[in-house]
Amino acid sequence: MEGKTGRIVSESRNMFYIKTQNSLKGIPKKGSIFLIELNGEPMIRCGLLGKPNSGKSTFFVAATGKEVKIANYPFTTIDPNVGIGYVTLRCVCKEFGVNDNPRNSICIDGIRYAPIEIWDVAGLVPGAWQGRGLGNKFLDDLRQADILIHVVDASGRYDAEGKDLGRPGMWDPLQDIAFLEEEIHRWFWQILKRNWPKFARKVEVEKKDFSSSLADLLSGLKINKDHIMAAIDVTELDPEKPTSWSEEDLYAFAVALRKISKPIVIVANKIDVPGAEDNYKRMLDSGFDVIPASALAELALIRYAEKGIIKYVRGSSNFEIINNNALSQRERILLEKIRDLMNKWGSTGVQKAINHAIFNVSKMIAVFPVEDENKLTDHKGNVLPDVFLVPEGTTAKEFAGLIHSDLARTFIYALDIRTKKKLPSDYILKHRDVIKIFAAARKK
Ligand SMILES: Nc1nc2c(ncn2[C@@H]2O[C@H](COP(=O)(O)OP(=O)(O)OP(=O)(O)O)[C@@H](O)[C@H]2O)c(=O)[nH]1
Ligand SMILES: [Mg+2]
Repeated sequence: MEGKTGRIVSESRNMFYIKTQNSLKGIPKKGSIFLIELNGEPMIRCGLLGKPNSGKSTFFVAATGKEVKIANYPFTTIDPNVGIGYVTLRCVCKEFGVNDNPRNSICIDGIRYAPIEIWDVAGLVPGAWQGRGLGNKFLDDLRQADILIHVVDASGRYDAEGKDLGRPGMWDPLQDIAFLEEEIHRWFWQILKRNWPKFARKVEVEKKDFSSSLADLLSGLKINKDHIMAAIDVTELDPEKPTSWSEEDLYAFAVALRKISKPIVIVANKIDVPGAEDNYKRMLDSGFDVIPASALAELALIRYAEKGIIKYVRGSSNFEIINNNALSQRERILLEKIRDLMNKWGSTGVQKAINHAIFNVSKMIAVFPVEDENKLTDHKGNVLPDVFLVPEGTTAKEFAGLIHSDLARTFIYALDIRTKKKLPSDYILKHRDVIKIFAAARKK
């Protein structure tokens, strides 16, 4: 692509690419067990955002196990941290009565852990879209996110800039939710505004397809044609006359596009702090879809489990102390407080938030492909080797294409391993389907 438009897209792509490579240092490489790569596409990317000191890095470490700096002062994180977290689902191994040996995921006690990429970025302050605080840096770091988790400090102890106000209840976290949405919307709007005059003229003069052209322009933001068409539907703007759109129209379009392409899940973090529960309830009363969580409690459990002091399975509602002697009285009290919290809320909320983001909000489903329909293996003999996360509505043939582009071309039918029924190319996959793809021999 030529000119300013092309430069912006490709620059952001390059920058992102380089960062990903750096940040992924230390994580197993492509092809190893952790990275799901469907036809070269990176795995789902989930961005954590929120004001400074809200607990993003704590959530990140709890979810990924990767050690990064956590501290009680604003802008502890500047460069993004990238790690691998997991969504969890009931594995099909028990149902089929097999001992699996997963390749691209993990199975513990019948729970399958499918990897996703998690990004922890710098704190966001009001006016960031105009360059305040660390400016657009963290927004740029979130360009390739598929979904955003807004980590809110529900304790209300820190102001909009992350400054410690000394005690909980001094700040209204509902303000944080409103400001963050506005920041993101203005960021989108600014990108559109910057490119609009030239883009709109070009679409009209050259009679280009609006959605495809805009998808080209915004591909660096991981926005595709479907997102754009849906945003047009919602706003009822005329895609054939983009030069006639007013600034307000463009803002409405930016808002719709953001909601569709990068949905935000709200986490009421620090729910362990007295007073946070009231704020959480106020968020619910205001109509927000919120998951209460204590990233700190999850992190504590993970650390004790790593040391072999407790047995804890991520996302579960309880834990078991297996080495009581290793604990001081203070630690025992702390752990019992965490247990009370889990009893009350069902879990620490961290895993629940991730699962909610991927399955309920992003509407992904998990599908298990196998090559041998009897042994449920791949050609190397790994039982139930992979689980792939794909968008709801994916057909059997599209799924084949995600595994390998050749497979979509040579697709004959898929076999439902549960029912042994043949599935046609347009069969819409269901969550936890186990399938084998039958394809014609490849022509030379
Ligand atoms: N009580 C409580 N404290 C928490 C929780 N999560 C994080 N914190 C504390 O909040 C402070 C900030 O945590 P960080 O994870 O560094 O926050 P951040 O959002 O990454 O901050 P920046 O990188 O500066 O934007 C630390 O003192 C954490 O221990 C929680 O669930 N409960
Ligand atoms: Mg941080």
